[in-house]
Amino acid sequence: MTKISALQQERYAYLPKLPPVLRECGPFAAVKAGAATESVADQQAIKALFPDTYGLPALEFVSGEKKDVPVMKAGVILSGGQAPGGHNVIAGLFDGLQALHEKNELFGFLGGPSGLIDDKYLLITKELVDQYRNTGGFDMICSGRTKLETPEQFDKVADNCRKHGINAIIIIGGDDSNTNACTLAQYMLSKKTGIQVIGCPKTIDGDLKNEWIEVSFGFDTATKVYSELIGNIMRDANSARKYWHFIKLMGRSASHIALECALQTHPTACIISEEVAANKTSLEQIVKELTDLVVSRADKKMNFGVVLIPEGLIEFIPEMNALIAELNDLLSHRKEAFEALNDMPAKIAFVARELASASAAVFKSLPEGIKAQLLGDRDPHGNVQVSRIETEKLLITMIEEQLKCINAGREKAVKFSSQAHFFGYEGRCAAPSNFDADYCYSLGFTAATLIGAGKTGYMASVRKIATPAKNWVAGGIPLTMMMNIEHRHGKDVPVIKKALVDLGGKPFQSFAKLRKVWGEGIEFIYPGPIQYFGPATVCDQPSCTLQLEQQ
Ligand code: FBP
Repeated sequence: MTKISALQQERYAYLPKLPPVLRECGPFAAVKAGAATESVADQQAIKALFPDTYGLPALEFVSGEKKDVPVMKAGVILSGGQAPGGHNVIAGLFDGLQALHEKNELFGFLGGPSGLIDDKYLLITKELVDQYRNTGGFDMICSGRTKLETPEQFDKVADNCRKHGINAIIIIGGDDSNTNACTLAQYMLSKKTGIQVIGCPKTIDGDLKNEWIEVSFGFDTATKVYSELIGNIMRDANSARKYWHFIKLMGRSASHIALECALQTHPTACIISEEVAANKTSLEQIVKELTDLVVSRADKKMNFGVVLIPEGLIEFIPEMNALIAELNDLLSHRKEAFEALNDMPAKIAFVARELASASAAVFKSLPEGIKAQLLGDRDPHGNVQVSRIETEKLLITMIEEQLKCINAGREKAVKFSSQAHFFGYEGRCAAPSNFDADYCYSLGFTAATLIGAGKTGYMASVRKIATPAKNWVAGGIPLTMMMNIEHRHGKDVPVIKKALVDLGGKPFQSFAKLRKVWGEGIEFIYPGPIQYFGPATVCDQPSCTLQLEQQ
């Protein structure tokens, strides 16, 4: 880095807040163990798969005295999609390890899990950490999506750790990466390697959460960035009064991001995938409801609006879900015949012929562009890449079709001019909000404290985070506690349960109470950009979701 921005320069000086016990005792906080734990479901099966880590107690840090501890070496990886605050997790981890013993070393494995397997690393020094404090991105050691799950990979990891004398691995990742951390911890114990494994909860999607993990890091900053952009678009819509903006928001599966942005900005409409699935709402119904909204606002001379759409929507619409499942099957069983066709129209015709009649009808009803997206590149498991489907454009096209029929029978045609947007990458590497800067640093410091206490098979946990940091409580939650068995890619596998939007929970309920009013009028809120300097009421506010959940 030769040149840095004025903001980055100022942010270097920001000192993240820590939970009081870590501020006072550093990584020498003592560990208070609770009662033995159970997994969230499938207890017998999980216990059989994780005999050495199942049932560990939840841990809370309490006051402790500084003591002599042996010199340690630890290795860290960033795994999966970027999320604001990753560098601060590493900074907290580094500072915590240094406070335990100044000769401790931290290896940063490069490019995610593959770095750990292939032994690609750099030694993390104070000079390096200082360049990245309170910055966004994962570029200090980069990330990757290689799955760390086979015994052969685990053997390589153990060999690399032995070679360097590393006795702890910290995996900063989402539900899948922490599922792998759980399996790796069990492997390391069963092979008596003495290598500890600790996880940290990361993902902007916000779907790695439970009683102990109140939010995954990055959600706060990413949703604040998207809400700023949505607010700007709302103000433009309200100024020009001629466009409907359809905004797709990242979040591979759960709709937490869309819901949070809706709570922050009060859009004209926001679709929540989990509600669509619960009510078995069809694509046609969704389009009809949105078209009705366009018509009713047009009747009030409001030919504008802002609609939020969660990225994962398509898979939650029952008939689309069935279509995608059939497509995955068809394209894997008839792979050769499909790939032998050299143009898209021929591929589309082939699929329309081969699908069962219900799915064929759904497929045929879709615009050509969407059909092509459904048949585009598969993911590494051979599945349709649903996140690449332009749902925002699909809805616009279908509303336009409906309006053609409606306008044919009206004296004054409904005007509908639209703009499509997708916000995702815009927020994933933003400079962390004060909340994420503090939370991430605390998670990293917590991980160092767990390592110092000789723990393995835990995820760093910092709680009470909807309140000021002076109330935060830190400790660890056994990874096995979050596991259940799910059927994935034809097999029953142990995985960390993904947290979807709870339709009975306060965030969704608050939204559901207000959305009608938002749809009828102009209730937009313009949150503006994240503030790093100024009163805590502006700078340190946690997300609306977190505040409502912990009310
Ligand atoms: P993680 O679950 O790994 O944190 O990634 C989440 C996410 O940001 C999703 O919101 C999005 O669908 C996906 O990553 C995009 O992945 P990619 O970076 O590979 O395009």
